[in-house]
Amino acid sequence: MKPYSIFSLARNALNYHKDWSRAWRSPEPKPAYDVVIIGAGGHGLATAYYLAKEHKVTNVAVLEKGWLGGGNTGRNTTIIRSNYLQDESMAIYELSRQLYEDLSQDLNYNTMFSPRGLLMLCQTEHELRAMKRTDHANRLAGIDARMIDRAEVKRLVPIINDDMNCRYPILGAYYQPRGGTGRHDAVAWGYARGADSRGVDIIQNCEVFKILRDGGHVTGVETSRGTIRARKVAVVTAGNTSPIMQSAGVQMPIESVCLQALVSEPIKPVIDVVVMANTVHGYMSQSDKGELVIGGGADPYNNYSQRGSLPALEHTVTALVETFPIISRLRMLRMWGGIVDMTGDRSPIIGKTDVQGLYVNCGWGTGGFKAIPGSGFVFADTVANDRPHPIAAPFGLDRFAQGRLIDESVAAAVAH
Ligand code: FAD
Ligand code: PYC
Repeated sequence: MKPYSIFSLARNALNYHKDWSRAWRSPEPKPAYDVVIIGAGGHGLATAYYLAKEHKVTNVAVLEKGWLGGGNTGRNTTIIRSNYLQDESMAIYELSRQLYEDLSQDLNYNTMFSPRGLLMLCQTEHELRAMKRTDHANRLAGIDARMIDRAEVKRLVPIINDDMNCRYPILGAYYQPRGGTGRHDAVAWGYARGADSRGVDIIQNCEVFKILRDGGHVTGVETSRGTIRARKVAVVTAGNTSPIMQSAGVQMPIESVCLQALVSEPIKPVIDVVVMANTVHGYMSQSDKGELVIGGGADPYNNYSQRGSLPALEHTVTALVETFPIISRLRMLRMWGGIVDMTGDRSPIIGKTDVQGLYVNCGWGTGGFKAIPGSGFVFADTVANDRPHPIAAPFGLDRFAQGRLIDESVAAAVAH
């Protein structure tokens, strides 16, 4: 990998970036690869990176219909946490959070991981009890998180409304001190550069129309840039998973809906933790630019839209304004949406399919940014060795037929 020193930065600045080398190549697709990954979001790119780095599988193409990171990976609100309820989920989300801790060093790329602390507010007695249950489960799994009282919430979040005479008063919170945020684009770019430098071809503007099979085996893909053969095909396309898998004859238990978010005008630092208010369906943090990053629930109907809408903005801000009165004075700057891939149990699907050589990684729904490193790590292992990694094994597609659901409808939090 190329070293980037202060001298090369200065040289490039002084010559107006004339000889600035691209972070990744833009190769023509080859006729055949050992592995084709469909989708250059965080999960697809991380899979390519770990295939090359950990398993020395480098004859790999990542095919992306748009630009890399342009799907949900570049549209999310970057919350990172591992305070899930079920053992299987805690294992994968905590692996991921731990990988985030050293990701910038591993990739030699600043992913701006910011373990600033994350609070899940308790605003009803019911929520307080549910969070205590999660707290106990997390303690058993060795996850560093704890219940805090109202006074500590106020100390950590001075702008919060701590009046007990309001509709949803703050009763306490569940606090993960090393939860936080990262920079979504940088995570995609860092993995892309790392994979590319190890020989992976990342091919943008290349839409996959069809997965090709010969009987029970996968043989390649038909794309907007011609047919590409492959021994293995890994589908990592989030909200677009169902139609692509359908082309291989595999039915997916996924619903696609739009999840929206928005940012305010930039203001001076007012909040240095992430706060999720799950009862009212809202959450907020502050970006390095000073914008308040705000989100709420997913659209209540299936759709493939990637746009924001005024009713969602109004609904989300209205929900949060009692808890954060400051936002009533702010102008909202922009909003957007992403197509999230929801499973019935709100847990992901990672693993093999009944078609030999066809693998799938999807169903991260409203919560997959935090999972990118862990998911890429275990999925690469699954694809390389043609058997589920032990941490991925519970998340197989077969769990829906077997009724082995991993219910995370509460810990998946605000957004559905
Ligand atoms: P994507 O990043 O969507 O990548 C899939 C890629 O596949 C896309 O680039 C797409 O163009 C490509 N593709 C699709 N079809 C084809 C095709 N036929 N051929 C080629 N390429 C194709 N998660 C968190 O953990 N924390 C959060 O705070 C958070 N907030 C969110 C807020 C919003 C508004 C949204 C929308 C999501 C949020 N999420 C959050 C969820 C998170 O963004 C996703 O779970 C995660 O980014 C999914 O990554 P991915 O790589 O699976 O999908
Ligand atoms: O998964 O923590 C999460 C999340 C927060 C907002 C959207 N998703």
